[in-house]
Amino acid sequence: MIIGRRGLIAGGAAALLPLPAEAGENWRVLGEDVRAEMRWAWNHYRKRAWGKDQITPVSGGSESFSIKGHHLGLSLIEALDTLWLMELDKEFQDGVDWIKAHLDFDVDGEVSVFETIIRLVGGLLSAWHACGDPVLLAKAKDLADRLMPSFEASPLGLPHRFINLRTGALRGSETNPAEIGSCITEFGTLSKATADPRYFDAAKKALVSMFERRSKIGLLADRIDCMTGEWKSRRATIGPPSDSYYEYLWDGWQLFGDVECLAMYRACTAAILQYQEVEIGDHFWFVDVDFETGGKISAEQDELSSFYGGLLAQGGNRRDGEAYTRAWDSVADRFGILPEGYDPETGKTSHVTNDLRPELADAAFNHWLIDRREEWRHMIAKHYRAMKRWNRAEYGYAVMADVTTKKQGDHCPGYWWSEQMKYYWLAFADCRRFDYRKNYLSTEGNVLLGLKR
Ligand code: IFL
Repeated sequence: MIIGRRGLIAGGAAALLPLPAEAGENWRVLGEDVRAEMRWAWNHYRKRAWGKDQITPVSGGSESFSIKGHHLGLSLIEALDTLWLMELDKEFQDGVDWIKAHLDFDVDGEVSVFETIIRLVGGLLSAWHACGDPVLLAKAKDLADRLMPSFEASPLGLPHRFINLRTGALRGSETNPAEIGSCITEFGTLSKATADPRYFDAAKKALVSMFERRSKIGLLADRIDCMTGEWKSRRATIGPPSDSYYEYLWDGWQLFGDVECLAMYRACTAAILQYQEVEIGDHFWFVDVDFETGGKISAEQDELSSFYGGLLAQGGNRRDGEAYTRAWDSVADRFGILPEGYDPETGKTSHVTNDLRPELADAAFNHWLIDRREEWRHMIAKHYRAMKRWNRAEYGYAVMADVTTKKQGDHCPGYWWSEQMKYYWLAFADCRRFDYRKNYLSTEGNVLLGLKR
């Protein structure tokens, strides 16, 4: 969650550029519009926040992400494969050159293991996949090596949440499924590239170890001690902080053909569909339940959960997945843009911010990759237009402090560069550099398979 944003009503700064008509959509023109927005935002980042973690899009300054006051070029690294897919080659090369000249992970500072893997290790690997520059792979390996002690310290193979990049000091033994289990694709890619199985093995062990702690009815709770394996909560959720655990079970199968990952994915999905899927009003939702009894705890929905419809469809449960994605699309229709939290029992927001999130576009993109139905592209186009209308600020795209007043906040998360801009582009532009039949995009949108050089 984003804290300490400065508010500003969307208005003058959010100049609305002419957009193509929605009926009889010209997808290529819309794709070009996305590319122009990416270049515009990149130019502001280049000029005002070069090498910094994040630009502050309302004030035109910058802010660090993990380590207070220390920057690791987060947005730049997250943007690279998106730039490459858009054929913004000069911008891509400028970013790679910055990494080669300035990026150094030997820092006496603490980072989140999970965020660092999905954003930085993943970003460096996808950029390496795009251009083959060995320095990018070497940087990814150096960073992963600094994170490995978090996996090795636990007798159960469950990583701590935080680690100091230089000293290896660990913190945060109370952790959760997503932070434990969202690394097999980045670490597996690294293992393949370096012929060193340690990374894949550590990631797989964490996934399995988590799975083995499921309840008798097959559900995982959402907080656990990584040293003892003791559960610290009773809540099973498909949202944070469990969400991408389920995604990476499927992904371990999709990217590496790991049959154990597939079996774990199937077992978890069956339990979730049995105990968590409910019909409320006109739509199907996934509610939070007690992980041992299946009793309902809360129907409140976190926007981050909206990725799940796309995952279900990828795993073969298309009907449930499509229904869930349409449920979220109806929320977008209701508020003009998605709030962070929604309660389908009352029809009201339960959290009024909008953190410039990609999940609904991600889900619709996955549906579209499966069946190529125009419904999904229209949904993605709606997501794009809402973002352009409400989140565009003076120097880039901004989160929203309140979706009901459309007040902006001075923050642009790094994932914006890696996720929705890529999903929009790939859905609209018929990208020459992407293999639409055989590909893999990580939870952070990093393309680890399917770039056509
Ligand atoms: O970092 C992003 C990623 O998709 C994830 N969780 C949240 C972010 C985007 O909302 O796994």
